[in-house]
Amino acid sequence: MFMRIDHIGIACNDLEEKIALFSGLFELTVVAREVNEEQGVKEAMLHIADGEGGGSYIQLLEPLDADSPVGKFLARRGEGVHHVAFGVPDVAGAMEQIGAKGVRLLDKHPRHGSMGSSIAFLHPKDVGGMLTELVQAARP
Ligand code: V0V
Ligand code: CO
Repeated sequence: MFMRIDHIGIACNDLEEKIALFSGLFELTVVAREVNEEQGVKEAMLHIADGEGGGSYIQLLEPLDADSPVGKFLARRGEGVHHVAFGVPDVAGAMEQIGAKGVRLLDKHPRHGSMGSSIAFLHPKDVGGMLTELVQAARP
């Protein structure tokens, strides 16, 4: 079902500061920046590698407001790993398959994700405490 790790999402208080940190430490390049109002984030994608059906990235996330998912996470837990995203060939199909196993889907339908992807989240309490994102990358 999973083709690769698409990205690790990191919650940050200051996006520019963490872009400088990660790109400096690991010699990674920012390949996309986006504001996603629906998800309540300003984000940057740092490219690691290309893989089956899409790339692998670190996704740095700064909340647009304190009431958003990342804003609440920062208040509760501070900066750090927020979610893990897996690349799938067909996000709607993967949602159906995983939902049928009793995992709570946080989205009824796929939503708009970074770089034109389609995404959906699974409840962390049903995945061993890990907020899990499914990603179908945009067609090249
Ligand atoms: C909350 N919990 C987490 C968590 N956030 N556990 C692991 N990882 C996280 N990131 C725990 C929390 O500690 C609670 O556990 C429990 O889940 C229920 O939390 P809650 O009180 O309902 O907390 P909320 O209201 O903060 O909601 C949490 C969820 C929410 C996960 C339901 O954040 C959500 O719907 N997230 C999906 C959307 C999202 O995260 N968007 C931002 C990334 P205890 O205390 O009860 O044990 S956008 C993105 O990645 C994009 C655009 C992209 O990739 O393209
Ligand atoms: Co993400």
